[in-house]
Amino acid sequence: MKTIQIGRTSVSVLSGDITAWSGDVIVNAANSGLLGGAGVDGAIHTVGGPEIMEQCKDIRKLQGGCPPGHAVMTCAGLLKAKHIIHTVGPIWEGGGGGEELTLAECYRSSLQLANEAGARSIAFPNISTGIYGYPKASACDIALKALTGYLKEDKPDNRLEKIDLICFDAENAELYIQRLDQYA
Ligand code: AR6
Repeated sequence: MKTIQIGRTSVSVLSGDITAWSGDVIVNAANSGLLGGAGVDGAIHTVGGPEIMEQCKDIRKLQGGCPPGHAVMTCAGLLKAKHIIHTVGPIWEGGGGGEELTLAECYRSSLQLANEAGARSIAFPNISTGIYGYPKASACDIALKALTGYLKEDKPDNRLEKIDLICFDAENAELYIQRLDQYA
């Protein structure tokens, strides 16, 4: 584990499975349809149970899903969290399709929604770096820049005390640990 502190918020890099994390908000790397999938999305729905999917279906009925870069919130079912924030990363198509902005927006919109829900702690997976194919080093820089940039704005409504970046694969863990200090 490695940690930096920005104002009231600690930002830590950890290795592991996000479904084992305890805290206020777990972020899911979902797809626009919100009907589940593989990767971390599959793990969250499998471990969290059917209540999360029921609420995803209600959101689909209300707003027809979730566009890339946006975020929606459900309960956390059987997971040890209060909420799941489902955000939709960009599918990597070579970088000319606005992928960088969309990925940064995923992190910002998730932090914003977590703060609106009064969360003090949040855990993120490495959005888009699995099935969606985003190059991991670039995605790591975008994530760290977006998260620390948000914190450095020092918004009065930021109540988050802890942001945990949960790296499932060794390549992401190594990248995040190497690069975290650059964003302190
Ligand atoms: N805990 C933490 N991270 C995980 C876990 C886990 N249990 N499992 C995988 N990862 P991905 P994406 C990491 O593919 O690229 C789904 O089908 C993984 O190593 O889960 O945003 C959705 O429904 C990788 O670093 O999400 C979408 O259709 C990171 O999570 C699509 O995949 C993201 O990999 C989204 O693709």
